[in-house]
Amino acid sequence: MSTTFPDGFLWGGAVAANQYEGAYDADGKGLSIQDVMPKGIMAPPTEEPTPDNLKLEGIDFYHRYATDIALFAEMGFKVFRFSIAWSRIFPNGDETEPNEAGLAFYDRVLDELEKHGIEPLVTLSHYETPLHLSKQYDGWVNRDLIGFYERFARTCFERYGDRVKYWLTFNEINSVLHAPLMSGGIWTPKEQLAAKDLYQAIHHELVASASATRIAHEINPDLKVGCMVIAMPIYPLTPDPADVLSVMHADHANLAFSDVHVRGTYPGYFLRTLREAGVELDITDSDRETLKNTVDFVSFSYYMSLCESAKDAEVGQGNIMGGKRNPTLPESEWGWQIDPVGLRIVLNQFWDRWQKPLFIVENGLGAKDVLVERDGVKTVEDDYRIDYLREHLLQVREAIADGVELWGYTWWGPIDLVSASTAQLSKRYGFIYVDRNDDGTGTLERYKKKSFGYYADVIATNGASLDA
Ligand code: BGP
Repeated sequence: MSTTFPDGFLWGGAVAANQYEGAYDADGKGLSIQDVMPKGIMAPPTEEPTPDNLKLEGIDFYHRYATDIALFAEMGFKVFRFSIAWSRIFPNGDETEPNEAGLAFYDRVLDELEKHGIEPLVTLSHYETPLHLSKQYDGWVNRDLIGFYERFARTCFERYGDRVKYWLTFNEINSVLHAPLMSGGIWTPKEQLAAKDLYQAIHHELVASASATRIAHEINPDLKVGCMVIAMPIYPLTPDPADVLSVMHADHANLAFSDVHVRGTYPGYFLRTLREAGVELDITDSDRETLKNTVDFVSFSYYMSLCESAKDAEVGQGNIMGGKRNPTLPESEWGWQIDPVGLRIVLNQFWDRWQKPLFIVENGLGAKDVLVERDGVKTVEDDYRIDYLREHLLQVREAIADGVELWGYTWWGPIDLVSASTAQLSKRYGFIYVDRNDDGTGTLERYKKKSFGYYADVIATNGASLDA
C-alpha cells in the first residue's frame, strides 16, 4: 500500500501568457518573439505578425480571465501557474519605466485568484522574449539582457511580491540548446549560431536567473524561487556500456542547468564540454558571486522519456530535445512517447541528486478531441486523457512513497490553448474545451470535458479517488 499525497499538496494547472492570453497588442503591449512565430519552433519567424498566427488571439484569456479562473476554482485548484508576458510590462524590453496598464492586468488576475483562494505560481520568462530584444540585441547572446531582465524581475517582485510566493525564473531553461530563438530569444538562425554565442547566452541566462533569486530574497525572504527545466529520463537503448555512456553525456547536457541553479557553480563535465568545443566564456568575478544565489526548489516539465545509443538508431519525436525512440512505449498522436514510470524515475533522480523540494509544473497529453452532445450538453469524452493523468499520478504517489519531497503538480494546459511546438489549437491538453480551430474559426465558448470532473475528484480527495 502506498502513502498518499501530503496535506497541503498543491494541485492545479499551468499555462503561458503567449499561448492563451491573446490581446497581443492591447493596452500598450509590445511584440514578443511568439507574435512572429506562427508555426511554432518548426519554422523560421515572420517579419511581422501574420493573421495565421493563432497566438495573437490565443483563447482570449485576457478578456475572459474571470470566468476561466472560476472554472479552475470549480475543479478545486489550489495553485495556478501562469507567466507574466514580459512585453506587457516592458513593451520593448529595454525601457526604464514599466507599462502600468500591463501591470494592472496581472493585478486583476491576482485579485480573481485570491477571491477563489488559488495560490499563484508565476513564470517570469516563458518563451516570450520581447521581439525588440531579440532583433536588436540577439537575445541572450548579449550581456545587456541581464540588466533588462533584472529590471523586469524586480518590477514584478515589488508589485506582486506580497501576493505571489512562488516564482520561476525561466521556463525550461535547458531547452535553449535546442531551440535558441524560442528559449533564448536568439535571432541568429540556429544553423548560423556559433557555439561560443550559444554558451555565452546560456551563461547570461544563468546569471540573470541567480540574480533574480537574489533580488526576490532581498525584497521578501519568504519568496520561493525555483528553476524550471525539461525533465526527461534517458535510457540506454541496449546494455552496451557505450550506450550507457551516451546516456551519461545526454544527462549531463540536460542536468547542467539545474546543477548550476542548485550548486551555484559550473560542474566539471560542463567545463570540459566548453574546453572541447574550444569555447572560452566571458565570466566575470561578479558573475561567479551572483551564481551562488541558489534556488529554493527545482521545478520541471515531464512529457516523455527517450533512449540513447552510441550507434545509429531510430530517432524519437522529442518535445524539444532529441533522442532515440524507445521500442517498448506507446506514443501520443504527435509521436511523444508515453512513460508514466519515467516520471517516478525522474522524481527520484532529481531528489537524490539535489535534495531540494520538487514541483511538477507541467505534465499532460496533447490529443485531438471530438466535441459531442450528451443529454443536451456539449462535452468531450476524453478517457485517454483521464488514463494518462491517472497513470502519471499513480507514479507520482509512488515517488512520494519513495521519500521524494514534492510540493505540487500542475497539469499542462487545463484549458485548451495554442501549442508551443506546433502552434496548433487542435493539439488539445485541456480539461476545458475551447471552441477554436486551427484555421482561426470558432466561438471561443468553453465546455467541460469528462476529465474536468475526474480531476476535480482527484483534487477533492487529495488523490484517494485514483484508487476508485
Ligand atoms: C513545454 C512548454 C509549454 C507547452 C508544453 C507542451 O515544452 O513549456 O509551453 O507548450 O511543452 O508542448 P506543446 O505545446 O508543444 O504540445
